[in-house]
Amino acid sequence: MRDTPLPLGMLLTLVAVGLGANRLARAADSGVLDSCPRPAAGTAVPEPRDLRSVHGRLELDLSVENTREADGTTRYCYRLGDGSESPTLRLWPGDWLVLRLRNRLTDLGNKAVASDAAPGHAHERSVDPCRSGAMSPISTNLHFHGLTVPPVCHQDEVLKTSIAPGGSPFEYRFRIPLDEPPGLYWYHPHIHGFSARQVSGGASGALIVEGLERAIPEVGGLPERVIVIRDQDVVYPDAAPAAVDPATTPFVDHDGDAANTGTGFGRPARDLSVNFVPVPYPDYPAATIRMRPGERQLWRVLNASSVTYLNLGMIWTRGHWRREQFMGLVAVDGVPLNANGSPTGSFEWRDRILVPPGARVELIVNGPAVGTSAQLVTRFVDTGPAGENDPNRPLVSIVTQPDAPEPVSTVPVAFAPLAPPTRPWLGGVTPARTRRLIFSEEPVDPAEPNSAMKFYLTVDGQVPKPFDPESSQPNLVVQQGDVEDWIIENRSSELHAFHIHQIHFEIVEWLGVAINEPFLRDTINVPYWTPRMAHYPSIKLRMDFRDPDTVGTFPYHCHLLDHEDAGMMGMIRVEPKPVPAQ
Ligand SMILES: [Cu+2]
Repeated sequence: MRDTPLPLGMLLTLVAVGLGANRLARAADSGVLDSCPRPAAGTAVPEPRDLRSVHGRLELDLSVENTREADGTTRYCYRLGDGSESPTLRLWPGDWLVLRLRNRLTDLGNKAVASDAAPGHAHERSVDPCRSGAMSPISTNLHFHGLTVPPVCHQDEVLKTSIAPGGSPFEYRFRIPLDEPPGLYWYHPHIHGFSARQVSGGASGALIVEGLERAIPEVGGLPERVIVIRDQDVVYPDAAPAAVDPATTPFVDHDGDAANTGTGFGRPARDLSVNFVPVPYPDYPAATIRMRPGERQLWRVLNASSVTYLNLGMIWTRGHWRREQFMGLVAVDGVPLNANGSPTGSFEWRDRILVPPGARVELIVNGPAVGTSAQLVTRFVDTGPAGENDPNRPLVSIVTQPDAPEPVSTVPVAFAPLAPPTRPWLGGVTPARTRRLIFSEEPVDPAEPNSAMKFYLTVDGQVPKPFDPESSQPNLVVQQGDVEDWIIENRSSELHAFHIHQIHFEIVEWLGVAINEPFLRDTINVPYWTPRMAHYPSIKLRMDFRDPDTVGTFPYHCHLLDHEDAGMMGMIRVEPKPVPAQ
């Protein structure tokens, strides 16, 4: 059964109490809310507000705003009329989403804004947002990451859709496909050239396709949390690293030995936050979550970082005893682990889970006993000689208390198992063809290896060049109904995260070894190259263009948004299937 939604008035009252009714009342008097307020470091992880579909429809008004802080950092946020930020949109397959987005971004007056505003910026308002294509720091749009909805304006189109500030709200209106896998998806801006600054400023939110318990019955009845990890500019870049790195303090591994802690230390490329609670370098004061002793919860974790990889782990500590704990992985990128129809193996216990920027994992987490403390950490990720420093750091301290408040949402118990997929499992389909795509980089000035880099994602055989937003020529044309194998090769010395809009894919080979994962992904890490390697590292993906909703033109790109903004992106056109002659 679906949860009965609270009446809107009651929800607003609850939110007002949560935010501090006085402050909201004052704000309402003045007609102005603080833009993008954020919790303090070390505080409790707040839950984003849940907005649930009612009678098959979720309708909301959202504004996107930005502000510059005294410390020089820039914030971007999605806000509801009551001031709450980044709501979680919860819909069932088949439901309608109607989202009216009001662009309230302002020119924050930094040099970059003045110099890189797109031509035509002054008269943007008169331009049809569906055909604008004018990508500027104050224009915006929305991408619904992972959903197979058509790449057309007002649904999930990002190559031409550009909403200028002011004017009337822009309406997104589409149906969640009936066969969309149940799990965690997300929304964020996708303005080419300016995605990284808007997303790292905080413009992102979760979208849940309900029904995970229908695929994975073990999650039914569990209290659930949505945990959004974001990155942002380092607030104290000049601080010396802490003398004791809390996540690298030695602990024992499963054999009882002192475990390898890796070398991840030093200043990170970006600070991280947990549902907007900052965990800043150098001391990393962890955000806190209270849980009842031994309680089991479902955590839906989104890596909404612009460039930071997560390598999640859970460490339990009792006195001098420290040990890694397993977490039960139930879904990746919105797809349950038993998506291939197999009734067995519906989840896996893992102690380290790599989550590239843009990816999601849904986890069964066990609360420790009273007297044992626990920390969710992200471990060092070796991003390659040209990559960003991504050290060990804690994210969340779990505090056990018998009377800890329960999360707002509980996963319902399944009313019926998920219908079996209507199409044959992707892993069993013979691909129509195989293509090769190549990640590469080169210095702007080849004589100066330390100069800025150019970033390419090239179809093998084509000349590497940055994505051209003015071009209407796709880099690739495929036929709806086809399944293809794509080899993604990395010729650069840093990690990249391959993502394609509209579809999910299956990993069929990793570094030349067949793996045939039983589930699907939409964002995948591609290992980096070093001169010692005999071959460029590559992965092979089985790409699924069978769904008619994929027809149209859309991008594929690196989900390290700095790379995407710099041109590591391409355009694919899926042609409609020809109607057979009678
Ligand atoms: Cu990249």
